[in-house]
Amino acid sequence: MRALIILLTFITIGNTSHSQIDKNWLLIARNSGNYIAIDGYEVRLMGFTASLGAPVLAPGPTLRATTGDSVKLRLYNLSQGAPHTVHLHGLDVNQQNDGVPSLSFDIEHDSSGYYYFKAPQPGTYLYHCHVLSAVHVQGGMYGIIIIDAEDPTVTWDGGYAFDKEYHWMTSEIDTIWHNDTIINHEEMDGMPSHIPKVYDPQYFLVNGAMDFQQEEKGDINIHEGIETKILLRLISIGNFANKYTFPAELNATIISSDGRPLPAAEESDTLWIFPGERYQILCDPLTEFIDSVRVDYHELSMGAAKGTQYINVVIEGVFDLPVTEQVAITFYPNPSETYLQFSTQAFSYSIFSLAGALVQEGNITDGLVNTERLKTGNYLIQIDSGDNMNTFYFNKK
Ligand SMILES: [Cu+2]
Repeated sequence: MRALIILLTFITIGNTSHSQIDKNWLLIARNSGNYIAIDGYEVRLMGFTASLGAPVLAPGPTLRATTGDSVKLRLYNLSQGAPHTVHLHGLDVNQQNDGVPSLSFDIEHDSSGYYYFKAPQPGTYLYHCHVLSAVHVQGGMYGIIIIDAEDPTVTWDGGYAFDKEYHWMTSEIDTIWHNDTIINHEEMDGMPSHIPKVYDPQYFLVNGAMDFQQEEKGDINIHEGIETKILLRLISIGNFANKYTFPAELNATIISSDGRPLPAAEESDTLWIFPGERYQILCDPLTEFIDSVRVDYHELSMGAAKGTQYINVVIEGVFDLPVTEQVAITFYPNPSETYLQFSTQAFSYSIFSLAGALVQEGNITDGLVNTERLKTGNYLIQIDSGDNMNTFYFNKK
């Protein structure tokens, strides 16, 4: 496993030729971001964007590649201030978890730096600026890295299949750390003019959103049908520890930690995550329910929680169609990629989401149903053979 870590190399451009790049990532470092809190209070952010026109948000863009890809990451520093780097946290972790190795080179204002590496084993990782980490990470210079398996519907080769995924990156904001002096700092002897002595955050974030902002972001709250296998990617980049509490009905199983499969998956409704850690959780809800995942934000002493966020979970019941045994009718392939072939000369079909929404219908020609336009997930298909109706589950890959 550790041998893979060695694959990660940092090489400045010009030192080597790279015959083939599978994935090009661009991050632009900016100092001009702002975060508007739920009470309207505004703070400055430093952060990363994927394009010049994009707003500077924290977290920055999610970066994604497939295991084995040759990745080229360009960091373009347009921040007008301090130098920045991208530290690929977890992709090169071969140290004890007591410190981040300082492998990066600084990239000054109005210049670019390049990082080349092989995408490691599939999993969830993170990046952050490594210049004055305490200040620049609090400033907002962080984001998620996802490395997919060659088959992106499984967690890793020989791992778990999943239908949907959610990423939750937790952090906090202490407004004192976001004033102009700190965000605009020019490095003096490697230090900004001052670093606050105290860290006492007022805002507790999931993907940069708090409370009702989560709804507005749209990709945080869970809303799925039962029997949807949900992969949660949990990433902590704040200075606090997070205690997650999952509803029992989610059937949460911890399957990997810091990019590595756990030797034995562990069913658990609670999980502590410390700064820099990543966990993957597989959920397999079998009943209809509405509840929330609770995230508590604790100082590292794990005393009383200083903040709490609730992430809504809505699992809808299966549409009430009687699912028949496949006695007279067979079909293949399941999972389906582009079509379903039925053994019967039926007249028509209807495809429903597990929540009961009609998503596609039509007539069946030569026993074939085209499934190309369906999104990945589980569905019910109802076949009208003239004298009877048959309903089946199938999965669209
Ligand atoms: Cu920085």
